[in-house]
Amino acid sequence: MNMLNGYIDLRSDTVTQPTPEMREAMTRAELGDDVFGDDPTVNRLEEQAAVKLGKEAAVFVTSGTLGNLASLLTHCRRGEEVILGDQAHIFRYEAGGSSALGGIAQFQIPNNPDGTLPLDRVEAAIRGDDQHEARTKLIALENTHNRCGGTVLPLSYLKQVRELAKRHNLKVHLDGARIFNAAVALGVDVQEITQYVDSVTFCLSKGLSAPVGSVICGSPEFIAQARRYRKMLGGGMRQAGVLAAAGIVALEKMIERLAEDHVNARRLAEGLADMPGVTIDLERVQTNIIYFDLTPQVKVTGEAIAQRMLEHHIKILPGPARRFRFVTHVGVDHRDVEQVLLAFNAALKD
Ligand code: TLP
Repeated sequence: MNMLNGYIDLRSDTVTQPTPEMREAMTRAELGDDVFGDDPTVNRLEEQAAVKLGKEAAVFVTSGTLGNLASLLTHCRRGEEVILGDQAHIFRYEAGGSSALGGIAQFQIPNNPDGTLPLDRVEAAIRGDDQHEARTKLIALENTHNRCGGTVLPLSYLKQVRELAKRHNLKVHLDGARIFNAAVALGVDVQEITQYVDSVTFCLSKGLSAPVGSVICGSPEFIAQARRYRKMLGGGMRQAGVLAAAGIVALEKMIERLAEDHVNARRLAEGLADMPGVTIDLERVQTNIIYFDLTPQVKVTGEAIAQRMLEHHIKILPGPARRFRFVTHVGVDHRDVEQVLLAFNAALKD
């Protein structure tokens, strides 16, 4: 049993807690004032992250949301536009930050079910010098794609986006909150992915289990400007090495094991697929995220199901219209998966 505070928690991989090795590293971390550039542990994390992602520079930020926001602010000025998916986390769940704080227009294109954006529609959306129009500057992608089911963008697709962007003199930003899940699922080095983007934000505090933090990677000029935005947005931290120390362990020790989360997600998805009352597209279960729906035959409400699961010490989030998302992570092992399947099957009964 591998529970979090006595619960099997499937609400998100953000619920993961720092490992004992992380806690140890946090206690021992050498610290300084990071706004002065003096925190050796933060500097080490930033250097390691840049090297790992194949970029020249990196900046440690408080969250994925701040990483995406600082990146968009750096790529686009007021009145300029980013093209992104209508299912993108940046559009759906980041409080409209880039529009509210940066005056950046967002051109949303319906995502394909696999998380890609149709390239013909991206190309048709690009706008230029006409004074009536917002000027397009950026294409933003997400990999893995959260709302599309943790799907992995194919490398060949990323290459095509890169070429399209180049033809139109646009930049590409990647919301790579779970980029290591994508790399592990593809069985490639993460640089195979990042070679096609100008900037990338990835999260240390999701499947990689660090308690706090994300990193933006890009060119030195890009990162210098993103660092200014981090400060402007109140994200300049002082002795942040206590957090970065956990981030270093996350990068060094927690990436390969993501494969276990993918195996557990698959087992969970297959078990759900066998249950009367559940519809699930197994092809979309590629990493650690599972979305599924209940058929009209199931009469119990999503809230009631969540309550029944809680009685079995299992936390789930009932989504709207009885659509559920389960997320596997280091706090969910294969025995937990069996327990969840038993409890969920029972919870669906009238
Ligand atoms: N996603 C969270 C919720 O906000 C939905 C989750 O539980 O999945 N990009 C992607 C693709 C994300 O999934 C998230 C978090 C973020 C960015 C934002 O990261 P944080 O929470 O660190 O601001």
